[in-house]
Amino acid sequence: MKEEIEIPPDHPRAESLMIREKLVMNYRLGIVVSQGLIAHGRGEAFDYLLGERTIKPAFKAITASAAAMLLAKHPVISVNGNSSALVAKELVELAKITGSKLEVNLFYRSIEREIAIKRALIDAGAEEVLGIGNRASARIPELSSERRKVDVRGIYSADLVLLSLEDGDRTEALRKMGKNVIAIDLNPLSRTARYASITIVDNVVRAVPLLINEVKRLKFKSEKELLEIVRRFDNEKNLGYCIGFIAKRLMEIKKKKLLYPETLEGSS
Ligand code: PTJ
Repeated sequence: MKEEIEIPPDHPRAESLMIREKLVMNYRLGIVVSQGLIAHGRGEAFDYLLGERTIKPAFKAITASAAAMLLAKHPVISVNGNSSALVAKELVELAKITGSKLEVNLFYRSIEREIAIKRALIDAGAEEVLGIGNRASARIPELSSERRKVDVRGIYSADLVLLSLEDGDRTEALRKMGKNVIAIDLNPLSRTARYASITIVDNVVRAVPLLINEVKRLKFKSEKELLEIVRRFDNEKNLGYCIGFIAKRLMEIKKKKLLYPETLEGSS
């Protein structure tokens, strides 16, 4: 059976299909695990409910995240198989403009995958990639998964960690270590979303470029202004708005009022 096809650019779901192709290609390269393809399917379902666009509460979380990254003394961007496949270039740019370190951290850890992801980040312009092999010799306390293995120069000593496509345990453990966590997760109900300090309920492919723009916009704000942006952000409330947005959208679809999803504004 032929598995690879050319996606017609005028196909109504071309963008979504091309993202799938990217993941499958990276699966073949050994960067994405088969479980990562399943995780992407869960993300797609939530993205569908959101209307496949960045909603207002996500914009608010992006602004708060940009301010928090600019304030952080030792920010680290955690990269796994799916995030490398989807936004390697953008994560490298985000790291450069925020002075963040890039660290590979995997649930399904193997040296082959670590090296493949490191190579993808280097090809995307990274100068240094942490968390490879025995450099990931520090441990996150109270965590038994492979994600506990971290680099002492990176996640272990970070004051802020940005992560995406994650299972909730590490977020909770990182928070217990006193770190700020920014999570990009399409599922506002996930444990990751609930435990993070700031959750961006959006697709990484949209959220990371927007975050880059927001960092550039806020870069020259004073520390006081940035602190005020972070202080005003309430993650629990914001997640409530995201859930409210989905509920409202579904009700409007049910009532057949919503012919064109783009006419529905994000609730805030
Ligand atoms: O590369 P590894 O070894 O670290 O493994 C990565 C996976 C993704 C397999 C692992 O972390 C995993 O199993 O994750 P979960 O528990 O399935 O959680 C993934 C979360 O990311 C879910 O809440 C999805 O809704 C969400 N998600 C999926 N695709 C996207 C997404 N969030 C943002 N953007 C996406 N494109």
